[in-house]
Amino acid sequence: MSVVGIDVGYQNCHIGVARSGGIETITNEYSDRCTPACVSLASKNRMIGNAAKSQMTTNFKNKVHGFKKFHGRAFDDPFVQAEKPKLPYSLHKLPNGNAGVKVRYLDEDKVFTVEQITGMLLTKLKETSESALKKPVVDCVISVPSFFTDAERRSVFDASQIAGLNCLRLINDTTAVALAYGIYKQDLPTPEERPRNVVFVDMGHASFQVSLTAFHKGKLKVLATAFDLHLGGRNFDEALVDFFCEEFKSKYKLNVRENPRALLRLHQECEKLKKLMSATSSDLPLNIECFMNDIDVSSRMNRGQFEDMTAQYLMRVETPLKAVLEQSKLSRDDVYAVEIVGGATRIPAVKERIAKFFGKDISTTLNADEAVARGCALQCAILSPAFKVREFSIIDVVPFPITLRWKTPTEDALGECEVFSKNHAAPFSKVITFHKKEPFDLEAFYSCPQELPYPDHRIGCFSVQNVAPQPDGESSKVKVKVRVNVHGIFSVSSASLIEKQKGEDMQIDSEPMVQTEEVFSGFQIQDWACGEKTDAAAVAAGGSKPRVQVKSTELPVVANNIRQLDRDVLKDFVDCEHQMIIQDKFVKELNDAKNAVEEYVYELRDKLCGIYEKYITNRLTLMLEDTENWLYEEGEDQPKHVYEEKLDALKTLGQPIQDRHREHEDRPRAFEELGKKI
Ligand code: ATP
Ligand code: K
Ligand code: MG
Repeated sequence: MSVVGIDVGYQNCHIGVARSGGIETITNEYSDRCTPACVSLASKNRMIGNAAKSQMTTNFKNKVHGFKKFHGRAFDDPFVQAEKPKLPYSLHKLPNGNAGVKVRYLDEDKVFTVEQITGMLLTKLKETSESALKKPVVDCVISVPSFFTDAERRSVFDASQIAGLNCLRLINDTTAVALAYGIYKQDLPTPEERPRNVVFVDMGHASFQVSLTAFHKGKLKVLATAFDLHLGGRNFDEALVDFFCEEFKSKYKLNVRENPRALLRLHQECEKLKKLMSATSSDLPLNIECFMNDIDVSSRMNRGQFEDMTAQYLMRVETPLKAVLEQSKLSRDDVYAVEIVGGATRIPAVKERIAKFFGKDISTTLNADEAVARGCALQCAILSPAFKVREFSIIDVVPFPITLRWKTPTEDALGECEVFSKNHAAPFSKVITFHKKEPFDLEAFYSCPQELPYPDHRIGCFSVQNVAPQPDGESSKVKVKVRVNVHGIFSVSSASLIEKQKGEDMQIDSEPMVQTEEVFSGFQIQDWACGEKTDAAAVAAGGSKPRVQVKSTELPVVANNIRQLDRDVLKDFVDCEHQMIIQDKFVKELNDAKNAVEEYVYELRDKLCGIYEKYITNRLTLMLEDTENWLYEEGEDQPKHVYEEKLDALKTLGQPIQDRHREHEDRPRAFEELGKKI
């Protein structure tokens, strides 16, 4: 069983694994710990990660990047529409209304869903893990932003299934970081002591996340999360791009925005410049040769100018920092440490703002690029029965309050109840009791649409079926279990018909998941009532009411309108991904066979003028020459077996020469050996 944690960033992905020595991050085939979140589709195969990114400015229409935030979003979503003009590839409206991408693949126009694209990326990350661990990888933990809603989480989860992964948990970025921070700390407070409160700040390429987490020995509890959905390194790149586009327009009369290739190059150069400005405050040059219309462009910039032009973004750093304190009702003095991760926190002005807000030095004890992946791997190790790791309990929060709504017997009036408040502990299950005579629907939605960073506040509709009145015509008691699971996904997970009892119309039992039991034992059996007929007495009575053993019958619950792929469609995508993996493997083997011929020709030809000179045959020289020409002509594009046969034919002639050379080399050595023995 594998222990793998994957940080799927908007720009960069990292993989953490557990090995006997502990948790470590691994490198890919380019010896790089970072794999770019980039997928390139071509006429014969796909390229994913570094290979796709390195050719960013060619074939750019078929290079898909910056897709992380399209998960679970409709094509008409305002965010998707705002991103669309900035992308070098095309977005497409899928039959279900979602945003997909349109590319040329295998010389055909193809549309892929975001789940498929992330599935491709995850396939690559899975393969990278497999070659590092030298065994198949299935189980993993994947990170998502803490602000991801139900639809976005379900979409990422579907993507993991397309890649053949078994995602044990979708963990929030900042929670993964908190785990990576806490698990090795030996000096955390005991349960009786006041908790150690740590603020985690992650500014990545496309978003800014903050959490306030309380630590005790062996456990962490997230108290609050806050974020700026659209603040990250990319804003700082774009500010530079805007500036130079304007400058090059007046200085060189170039309209950079009309030339996607030039614009992409400018983006790359601006990102490099931004990183250099983090290291030095002095003036830095920007030079791009043959930028557009054969013109070389050049300019200069320094940190001071950069900070002026990005003031609007720097201003926004404070808001989520303030928000976590307000939500958790803590003051700056209650904060033990502020830990920063994410590439964009390397911008000095960002760091300064954070330090200034908390009035203390910020800690950079965690690896800014790898902390999320390491936290994911640690969570995977904790969840894996095959791996021994220190016990550590994690209690996360529900980021946005969730409400259930249902029809009441009195005509068309609606019953409504907020089942999870903001920052409610998660994962968590609750049992709600209804008194009903017929099947009924429960609509789940986010309570505060105006606070939700997502245009649609509906989560889904859950139909509780097979409900009938009691034989005496009275209502039946139905217990419904609602749950926010380890992935942060909401569902009505089960329903059961209970032997009839007189009582309120509806009541809720709070019932935490096993792993959080200890912390919540205080109100584990405390019932709280709400709904149409709530009164204070019912609530008060709830806690002390003795439990009766009752017969319960499982009722089917059918989920409608939840934002996940249809299971048949998912199965098709799994098959499709499998086909593409086979195709990539086929192309790779073909290329390897062709390269082997090429390499053999070059190697032997080099040696023919050198060490093999005295054993040379004319036939071989001719054949090498022929093969080299052939490789550029009809040998350019042949099936694998043709290359293999070619190589064999070459070796038939080449091998005897190599053998004779070796014999010649070995002979003196053999004499020497013989000499020693005598
Ligand atoms: P997200 O978390 O938003 O999904 P991500 O995880 O891919 O994105 P990171 O890898 O944490 O993002 O950070 C990438 C960003 O950090 C990029 O914008 C990159 O330019 C920026 N960055 C990296 N190093 C530096 C540096 N030295 N100075 C300034 N910015 C930097
Ligand atoms: K990352
Ligand atoms: Mg990140």
